[in-house]
Amino acid sequence: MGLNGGVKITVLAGGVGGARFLRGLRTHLREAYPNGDGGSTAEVTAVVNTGDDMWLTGLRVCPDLDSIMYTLGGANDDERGWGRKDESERVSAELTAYGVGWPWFTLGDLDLGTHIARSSFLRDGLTLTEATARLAERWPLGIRLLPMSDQPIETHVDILVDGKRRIVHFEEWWVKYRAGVPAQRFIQVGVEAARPTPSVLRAIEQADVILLAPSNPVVSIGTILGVPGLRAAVLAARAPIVGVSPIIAGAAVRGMADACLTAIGVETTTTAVAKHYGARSRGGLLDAWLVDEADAASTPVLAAAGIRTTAVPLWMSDVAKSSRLAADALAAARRG
Ligand code: FO1
Repeated sequence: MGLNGGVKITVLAGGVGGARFLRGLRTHLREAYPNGDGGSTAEVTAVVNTGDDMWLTGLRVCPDLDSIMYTLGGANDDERGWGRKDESERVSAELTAYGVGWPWFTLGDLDLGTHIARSSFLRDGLTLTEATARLAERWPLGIRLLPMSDQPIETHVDILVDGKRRIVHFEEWWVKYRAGVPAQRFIQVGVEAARPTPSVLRAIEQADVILLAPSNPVVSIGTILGVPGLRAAVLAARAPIVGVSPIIAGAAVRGMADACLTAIGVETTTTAVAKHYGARSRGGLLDAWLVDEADAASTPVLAAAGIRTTAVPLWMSDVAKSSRLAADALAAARRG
């Protein structure tokens, strides 16, 4: 249990799916473990993927950290799924006119405020962890955001386009090509020199519960677990590990996770993803797995593979549903 007696929950999370799940978890915990002034006695730490990060127009852009910060801060564009609400693109038009940046990757005016502030903190010598904490201070997030590493790890994709092999930044494949050209493989540039931050290792070691958010299992959860030493720390943790399926009835809940799974030879089914994560009793990650009711038939199959599986509503179409899903994930952890 946490210092103030609260339960300590550590969540491995990527972008949009992770952000919605964390928003639901925060709402549920405020109801389940109220601290008397609108917050919760629970302590939640999100270990966030930084593989989508890049230097662009001289600024450090961290898409997944920003998705989660904006969503928990109530400043996100919920329809679009990324970026700020009430956004404008005046600076972006100027950058395009100068031929600077990626014309297909829009940095909105408000979003640029985040990248300028972050880059300024980094130039002052702060680590990404410290810069992230400084940015987050501005909103009452109620959840601590930790980049998975303070060293840069960039996901690049080996693609075949117009008959030519090219290696591009993940965001180019994801946004410019809409993951529509086959990815031959993913390359984590810088991963050898990277380590989980001490804060991340502590959050994993001290957790009462570890949750794998319904984020992209390859380029979000996979990238986090690929930081040297991080997977081992999770496997060694005393906490139960519960995963939430990012696949419902054979389709990715968000984004193009199917294109990523295909690239690593994993079928786009909840069963295949659960087996990809592996049963903790057999050296893998999962003590428990949540699938949508549409996939209830996978429950006995996964039980036979050593993964205790529960079918619950997985669609996070509003905060109440996300809160319910978070409650289901914590209940699955208690059934340990
Ligand atoms: N996604 C898009 O589909 N089009 C964009 O122009 C775009 C710009 C962008 C700028 C900053 C940022 O943090 C995210 C941005 N995204 C954009 C979303 C991004 O591709 C996703 O948030 C993640 O990388 C996938 O999880």
